[in-house]
Amino acid sequence: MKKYKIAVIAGDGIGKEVMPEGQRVLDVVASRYGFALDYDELPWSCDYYVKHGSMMPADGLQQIRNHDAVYLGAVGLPSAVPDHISLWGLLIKIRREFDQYANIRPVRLMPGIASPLANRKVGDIDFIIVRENSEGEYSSAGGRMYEGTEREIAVQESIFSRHGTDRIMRYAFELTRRRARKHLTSATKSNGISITMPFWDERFHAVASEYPDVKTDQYHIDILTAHFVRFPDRFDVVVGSNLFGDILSDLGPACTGTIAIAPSANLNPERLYPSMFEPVHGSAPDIYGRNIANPIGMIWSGAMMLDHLGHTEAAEAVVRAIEAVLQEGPKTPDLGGKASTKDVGRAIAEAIS
Ligand code: GGG
Repeated sequence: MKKYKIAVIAGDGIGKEVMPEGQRVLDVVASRYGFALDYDELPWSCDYYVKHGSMMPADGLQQIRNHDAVYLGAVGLPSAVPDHISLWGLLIKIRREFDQYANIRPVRLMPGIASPLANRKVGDIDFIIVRENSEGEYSSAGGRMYEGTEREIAVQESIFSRHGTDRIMRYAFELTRRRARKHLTSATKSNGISITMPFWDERFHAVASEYPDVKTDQYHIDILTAHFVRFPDRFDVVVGSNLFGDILSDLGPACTGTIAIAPSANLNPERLYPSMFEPVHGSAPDIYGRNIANPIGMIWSGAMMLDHLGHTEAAEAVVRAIEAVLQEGPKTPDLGGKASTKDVGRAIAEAIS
C-alpha cells in the first residue's frame, strides 16, 4: 500500500482544533481509496516560540524536506509573539525554503450556504486566485533608521523579478487554459505604483502572447475589489501579487458566505520540494478553545493535498462529502448553526463515499 509522509503543523489557536478533523477525514478517505498517510506531528507554533525562542528548531526545515507534503493549520498568537515574527518564522520560512511560489486559492459558492450577495446560486461563483507566493510586497528588504526619534524612518522594498513574475504568470495561464471559460484576470495598480506594477503588466502581456487561446483582462486592485463584491460570477482565474492575492483571497470567500471554508495550496509546481496545504483563515484566538471553529477550510485543504499527491478521486470524494454536509448536515456558528468543530468533522468523515 502506498504510504505518504506528511508533516503536520497544527500551529496556533483554532489550527489546533481544526487539524484533527482534517486528519480524521483524510484517514477515512485514504483507507477507502487504498493508501495511507503517515503523520509527523510537529509542535511548531507561538507556544514553541515562548519556550524555545524560535518558531521551529534550527534544523526544522531539514526535518520536513523529505516529506511528501506539509499540512498546516494556522499561525499567530499576537498576545505572545508579534505577528511578523510568527509568520516569518514558520509559514513564510517554509514557503521560501521550498520555493512554493504558487499559492492556489479556490473561491466557490457551495451548496447550503447563502451568499451575502443577492441572487447568487451554486455554480454562479467559481473561480481560482493564483497568488504569487515568493516575492513582491512580502520582502524583508529594508530597514528602520533613527528609531524612537522624531526622524524615525521605516523603508521596505517590493521585489518583482522577471523570473518570479514570469513563472507565476505562466502557471496562471496554464491553469486557465485547462478550464472551460479560459479567462484570466490580472490584479494590478500600475497607475499608482509606478515601477513594479507597470513591470507586472508588461510581463502579463508578454506571457499572454504565448497563450492566444486565453482571454485576458486586467483591473486596478481598487476597482477589482469592487467587482469581486458586485460581479464575482465574472471571474474564472485571477492572478495577483503576494499582497494583492492575499487580500483578494479573503474577500473572495467572504463573498461566498464565509472565509472559514476557504482552502489553499502553496505549491512548488516543479515538485522539487514538498508543497504545503493550509486553510486561508488564521488562528482566530478570539474563538479558540470553544470548539466552534469551522473545520471545512482545513478539510478542503486536505483534499487539495490529495489531489497534489495524485489521488484525484479521493480528493473529489472529500469535496463531495463537504458539499453533502453543507447541504444537509451540522453547521458551525459562522454558518448559522450550533454544531461543534468535531460534529462537522465527524459528519464529513461519515459522508465519504
Ligand atoms: N492558515 C494559515 C494562517 O494562519 N494564515 C494566516 C496569515 O496571516 N497568513 C498570511 C499569508 O498567507 O501570507
